Amino acid sequence: MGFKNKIKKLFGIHNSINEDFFDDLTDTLIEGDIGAKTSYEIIEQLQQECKKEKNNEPEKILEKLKNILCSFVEENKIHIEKNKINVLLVLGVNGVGKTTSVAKLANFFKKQEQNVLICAADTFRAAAIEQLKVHGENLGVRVVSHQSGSDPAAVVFDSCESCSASGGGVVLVDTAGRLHNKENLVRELKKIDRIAKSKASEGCYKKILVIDSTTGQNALRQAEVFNEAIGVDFVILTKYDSTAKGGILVSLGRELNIPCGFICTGETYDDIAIFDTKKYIDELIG
Ligand SMILES: Nc1nc2c(ncn2[C@@H]2O[C@H](COP(=O)(O)OP(=O)(O)O)[C@@H](O)[C@H]2O)c(=O)[nH]1
Ligand SMILES: [Mg+2]
Repeated sequence: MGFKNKIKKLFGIHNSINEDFFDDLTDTLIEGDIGAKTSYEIIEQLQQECKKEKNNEPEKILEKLKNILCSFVEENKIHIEKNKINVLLVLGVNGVGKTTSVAKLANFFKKQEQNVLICAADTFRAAAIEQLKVHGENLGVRVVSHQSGSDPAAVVFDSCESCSASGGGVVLVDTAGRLHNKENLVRELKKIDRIAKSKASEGCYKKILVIDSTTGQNALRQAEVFNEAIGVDFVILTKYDSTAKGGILVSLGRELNIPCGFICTGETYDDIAIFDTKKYIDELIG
């Protein structure tokens, strides 16, 4: 049973709002990927508010719950400056949907008539470069790449130079995500970060972490690693079409203070939307 239905059922079976109800609600939140720590906090805040107002109608409680959840999830509205070098570094572990998200973002920004360029900085696998070239051809977007095995920071450097030479635009950087080799990954990311920061126009460099909504609370640990390594400005939540849970953004927002920028719901180029907190919470809770 999906998260939404569990919540619905919970409000249906408890006709009085007591300790049992709050215990069940806590379990449901935890099962919905909100995480134990954040779930306990939410319930405590909810109980306090209920006590204060002495209003225990389920409808009111549901509304309060939604408000608390909304206050934990921040949205990030991306702003691209025309004629500047805007660098969007796309991070994340293997398989979360980085390359696909880069292609979706390329399509998104191209529709806004931005000058888009894809940077193939996942040089670890030859297939990753080829995958991007196919996307580039499909979308009519230029892809800057080097040979596989080459220094990813150098590809970032060349991409930014190329963007600058064509009067500025958006550089979308695809990266490798070998978390099992954490030390190398962190060292590589720090170098890429240094180059990107020095080449991007002032205030036009963003680090975006891709989070797979089917990985559950593991995502929190991943976010911690990337956040500690170079910092994360916001996340893209992928595979939202493939999960019955999806509360991960609540714990990411509450525990790590990371907002969300986009949400992806499929494998085609158009399956990406600007993130809207209220819509997300409404869909999550029902
Ligand atoms: N259902 C679904 N699949 C996705 C989504 N985003 C990516 N994928 C799939 O996830 C798999 C891994 O994606 P990829 O971009 O190669 O991941 P990467 O290793 O992080 O670059 C591919 O099969 C994608 O088609 C999404 O939003 N929904
Ligand atoms: Mg990839």
